[in-house]
Amino acid sequence: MRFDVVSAAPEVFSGWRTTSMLGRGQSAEAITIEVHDLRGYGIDRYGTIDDSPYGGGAGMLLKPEPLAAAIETAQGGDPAVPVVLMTPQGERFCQGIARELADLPRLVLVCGRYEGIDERVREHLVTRELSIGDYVLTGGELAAMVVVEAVARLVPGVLGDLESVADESHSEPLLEYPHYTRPAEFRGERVPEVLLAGHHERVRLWRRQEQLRRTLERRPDLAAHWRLSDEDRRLLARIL
Ligand code: 6GU
Repeated sequence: MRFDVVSAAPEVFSGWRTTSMLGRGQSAEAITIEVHDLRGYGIDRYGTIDDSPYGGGAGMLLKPEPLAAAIETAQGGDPAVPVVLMTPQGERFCQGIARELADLPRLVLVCGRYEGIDERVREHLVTRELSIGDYVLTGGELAAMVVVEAVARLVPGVLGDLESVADESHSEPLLEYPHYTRPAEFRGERVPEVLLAGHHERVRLWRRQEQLRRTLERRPDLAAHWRLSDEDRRLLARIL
């Protein structure tokens, strides 16, 4: 899968793009991440990319001509390549959207900046608008990194064999169970005995029970999306 990011601050992506999972994913040719510098598409002799809003008001908007040119270049001349605008006005990003996006061969991510972008670019070129949560960031760069990471790790060949995508938080609406490694006692706390005994079925049941317990304690909103098996119901009855 290929990601093309359009940003007025491309330097913030440099270390991130080549580090750990993303670096390995690119070496394995499972993903490609290109960052396009919006400033390279500036107009007039000053390379202007922003301007004040018609009708007045505070802040600056990204001008339509440079942004449209950068997006079209990022699409590689194919108008069918989806364009996601990162903006606090967008739909809230979640694991389900990450799974949808991971099925695409290409994706353009546009980092909003300043007070926003000219509405006509949104209408003509933007396919989807995403936010990463209910708080305000100055630019969409961090949000674009969040989306690329969440999507890239679902692309086959990006994660190693030992890192599994299947049984982790938010693939089911359940949080993860607690994890322990050596030593068996740390600051007076022992690892739960069930994990030391080596009985695989008991370990599986204990982990499932702790997932249910944690989710009820920390994210009761997720329980509305549960589809419980008979076994889950028995484990829940024990917790409650
Ligand atoms: Cl996508 N952009 C900005 N600027 N702020 C945000 C956001 C995006 N998601 C949450 N806050």
